[in-house]
Amino acid sequence: MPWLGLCHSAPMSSTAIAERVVRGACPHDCPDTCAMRVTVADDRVIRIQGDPDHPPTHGALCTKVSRYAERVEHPERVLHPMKRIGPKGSGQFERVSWDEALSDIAQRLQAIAARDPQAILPYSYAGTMGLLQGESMAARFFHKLGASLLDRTICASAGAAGLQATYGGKLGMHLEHFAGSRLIVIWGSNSIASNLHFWTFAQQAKRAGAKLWCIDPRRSETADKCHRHLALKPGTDGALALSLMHELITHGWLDAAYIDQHVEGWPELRERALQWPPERAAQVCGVAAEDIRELARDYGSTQPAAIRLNYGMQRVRGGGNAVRLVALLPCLTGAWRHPSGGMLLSASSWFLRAIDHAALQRPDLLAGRQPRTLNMSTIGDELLREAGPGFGPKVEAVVVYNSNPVAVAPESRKVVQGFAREDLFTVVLEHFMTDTADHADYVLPATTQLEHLDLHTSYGHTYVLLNQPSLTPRGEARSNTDIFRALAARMGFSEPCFADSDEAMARQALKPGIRFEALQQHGWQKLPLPEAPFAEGGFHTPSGKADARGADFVPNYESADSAPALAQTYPLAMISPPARHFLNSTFVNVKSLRSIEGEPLLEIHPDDATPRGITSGQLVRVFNGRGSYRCKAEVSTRARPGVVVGLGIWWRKFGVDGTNVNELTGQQLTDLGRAPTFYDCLVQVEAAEAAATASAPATA
Ligand SMILES: Nc1nc2c(c(=O)[nH]1)N[C@H]1C(S)=C(S)[C@@H](COP(=O)(O)OP(=O)(O)OC[C@H]3O[C@@H](n4cnc5c(=O)[nH]c(N)nc54)[C@H](O)[C@@H]3O)O[C@H]1N2
Ligand SMILES: Nc1nc2c(c(=O)[nH]1)N[C@H]1C(S)=C(S)[C@@H](COP(=O)(O)OP(=O)(O)OC[C@H]3O[C@@H](n4cnc5c(=O)[nH]c(N)nc54)[C@H](O)[C@@H]3O)O[C@H]1N2
Ligand SMILES: [Mo]
Repeated sequence: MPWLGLCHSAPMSSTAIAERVVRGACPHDCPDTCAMRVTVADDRVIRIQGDPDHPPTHGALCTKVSRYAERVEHPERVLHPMKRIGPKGSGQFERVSWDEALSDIAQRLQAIAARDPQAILPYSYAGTMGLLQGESMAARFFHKLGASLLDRTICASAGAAGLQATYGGKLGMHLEHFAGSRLIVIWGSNSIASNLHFWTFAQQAKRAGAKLWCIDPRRSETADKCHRHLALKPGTDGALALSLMHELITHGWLDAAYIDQHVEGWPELRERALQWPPERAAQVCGVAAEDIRELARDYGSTQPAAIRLNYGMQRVRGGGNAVRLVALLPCLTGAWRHPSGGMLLSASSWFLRAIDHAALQRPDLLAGRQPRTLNMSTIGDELLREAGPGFGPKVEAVVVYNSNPVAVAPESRKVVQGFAREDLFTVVLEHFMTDTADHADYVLPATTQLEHLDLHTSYGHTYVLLNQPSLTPRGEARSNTDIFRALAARMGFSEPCFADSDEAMARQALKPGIRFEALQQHGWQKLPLPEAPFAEGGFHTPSGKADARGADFVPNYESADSAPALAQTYPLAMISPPARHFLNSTFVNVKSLRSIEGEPLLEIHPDDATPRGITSGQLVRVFNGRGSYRCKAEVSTRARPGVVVGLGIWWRKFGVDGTNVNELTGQQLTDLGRAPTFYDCLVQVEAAEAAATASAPATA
């Protein structure tokens, strides 16, 4: 039986209600962007499965999304517009009509815009990666309004800037070709948790005899399954990459012809790399020089060799440069000559040939105005800043959609203080009463992926996907596009683009070569791309060469080298990478997934736990100059000595003290890309019972 996009009837018994299978796409912020098949009957989900025909999805979904119905039909979903009745942050709301909510919001925004529209800030990220429910009607709305622009840096912009500088874009290998690699270096990525569909291909390679290395301070689930694990200190990847280059040079493991034709700035990089013998890098990275030599030997003498880099390693001050240095490795060995060689951090820029973002977002509606840009990663500071030259007006209104900044942004104390401002008007479009929604003046119920149309690209593979709705919207939920369409009407925005339907916008977004009808029928379409995209060079930089100029190791803000005094007081480096059964702070409220993750924990190595008198299951206080957070300890060799791990991102309200790890993270930005430095964070840990007598942390 053919699988049609919509409304395909399965054979049924006389008593069964007609089932139909709807083609969808997973909306979550994950490199995998799976193609889904949603079986529904009588407006209920029967099952959600991965599309067996979509090569990256391979018929499998992760635990989270195969249980998607639990999220969609969750008893705590916000199903009606809600208006605040208690103090800010108290979570006390009353139900109001859409009409009342929209009129009041439009009036409040209009009044602020009449003074200065830049006092209004949209705040959004990738709660859904959909192009429609992400930045389409919302972007049109804020462009027309002339609101502040948002620098969307919270996740990937250091790495993106590193790739841009080196390759001229977020460009990488085809996911499927990892299956043919003979050596795979999984670098700063817990693939089994956060990039499961890549892992399928890595396993194929492993079964065919490939050697797998994992470079990660934490002995992750993925590290367990690789042949070798290099547990370096957070933020030292640049030094490791330079040292690998040192070995490539001194052993003659270079593809001189490739370097000659396709790399710019090699002589200077070569000089820098020669200053990094393995012994020096071993010192900085906290690993054995012999292990660096072995990795270099493997990388220098195996073809095709592939690197799966992920964003985990760029959440430190030197993250942008570290990505640059890693991205140069396959240019030095000529790994790019092979389809199964090279590197993948992100594939996003390949989609520029398929998607017209300006058609969706309509920056022309700015009509020559140039509003200021505020960085989402410093939202704590931005909300607390007074009006002034160099900044402009104080932020008076925030409209949040597809994001949960109170839980995910660094230095929570300030973020909470900002969102708790009684004079800040906050609107949150959400599925649930998140930590951010608790601080809203209005919470507007948004539809989930099963209830709206969307168009998807991916940062981990090279297929365009269409998500078709399989359920009617629950309660009074409306899609983000519909909410902004309605607000635009209330504000009197009369341009025809504010009346565009979701389907009309999807069609406007597609460049020639990708057909909406084909996506409707088939669910997805592969981008036409060469199999080995840089076999003959052709990087997207102005020179067409991979650009090595200036790439260098940049140490952390918070390390014994850069901040010795700080490191005396707060000697442990804390990282807070993703938990397998959550997606950032999404799914934390889904009981079955939360019960797998248990509760917020801090992994600490026995060498660090024992002298502190800390045992597993004990409550500990984790603190630094920015704040303090309590959770249970898990004494574990998953953490290396000197590094503690708080898997994230828990909702604050599930924490012992109503806080989470971001109490401790800071607002300093990366070397490139203005991104946060979540994993560049020194802390001290003590048994919580002793906390009352210990001295309070100094305030920043
Ligand atoms: N299940 C699940 N999947 C997810 C997410 C999730 O929350 N849960 N998050 C999604 C998002 S938003 C993103 S951006 C992607 C990618 O998300 P990433 O943040 O790249 O997550 P991981 O792939 O888990 O990679 C993090 C790994 O990097 C390690 N790491 C930390 N610091 C360093 C360092 O300095 N150097 C090195 N080499 N490694 C370091 C961590 O220990 C961890 O194992 O994953 C997405 N997929
Ligand atoms: N300490 C620490 N902090 C981190 C990280 C870390 O590793 N450590 N990782 C960082 C990274 S990589 C990222 S990407 C950010 C992620 O931060 P966010 O982008 O804020 O991601 P989520 O926490 O998943 O929150 C997304 C919210 O969007 C909502 N949502 C989903 N779909 C829709 C929709 O269609 N409409 C509306 N209106 N809402 C929707 C969900 O219900 C959810 O509450 O966090 C960052 N913060
Ligand atoms: Mo992310």
